[in-house]
Amino acid sequence: MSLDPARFTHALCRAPARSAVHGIRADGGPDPDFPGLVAEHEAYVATLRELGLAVEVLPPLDDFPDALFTEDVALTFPEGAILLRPGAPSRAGEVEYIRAPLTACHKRLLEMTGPGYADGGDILRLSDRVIIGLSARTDRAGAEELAGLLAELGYRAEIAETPPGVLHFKTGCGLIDERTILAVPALAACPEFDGLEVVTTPPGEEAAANILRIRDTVLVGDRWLATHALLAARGIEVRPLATDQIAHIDAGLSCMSLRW
Ligand code: CIR
Repeated sequence: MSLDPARFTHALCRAPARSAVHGIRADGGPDPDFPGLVAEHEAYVATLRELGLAVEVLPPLDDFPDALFTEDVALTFPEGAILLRPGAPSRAGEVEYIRAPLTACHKRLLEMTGPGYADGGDILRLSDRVIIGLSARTDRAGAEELAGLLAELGYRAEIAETPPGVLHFKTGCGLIDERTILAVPALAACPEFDGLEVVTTPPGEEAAANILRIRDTVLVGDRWLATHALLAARGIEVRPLATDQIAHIDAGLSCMSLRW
């Protein structure tokens, strides 16, 4: 296992389809604006490229409004990839569309067969292990099957709880550096964070927790100024990105790519 989980060289994204405005949202809020959604996605891809990643952008899938969130359908590592079983029925069919692109660039492709479910948004990679968060999308059977597949690739997994009301484990936390987690207050005491420093999101900025570290830069939603200041004070290179439109469909920065 690599020491630094953020030393990525590649990313796999998918352009938003027009149907993306109908993506799942828990609170039944308004649709995002399509041109705004595309602009956020394009800025994200450009940023990953600027940070040195080779980024492949797959074509949109109109039948699957949430397919731009490639993070949820697979896990990718230098050693191989794992096809997941997303917990939302409307997203199950996305997996077949990521199989060929992953086969093309991974020497091993493992696959969940069920009956459990797991979404990539519930998986947090640390330097020495992988945390699988149980959520409305990832059940215990899925987490246990996934832990077995991770072991085949040489990764140790631990299973954690996601607080009620938080869509995915990583909706509520992200890696600042190899030893430090940014987490919403409800996740700050997560026992699986033992041994790590946990920094909580500033009041009112819980939505900032879904940060994405790429090499030495941390991508953060551009509205979360107190979080920017908190990270900058720790010597972190912060890259603010607009997330207003993807937030309408319950997504954040990690969701829009698979990375390895
Ligand atoms: C969904 O509910 O599946 C999408 N609307 C949002 C997925 C966000 N993905 C993530 O947090 N990894």
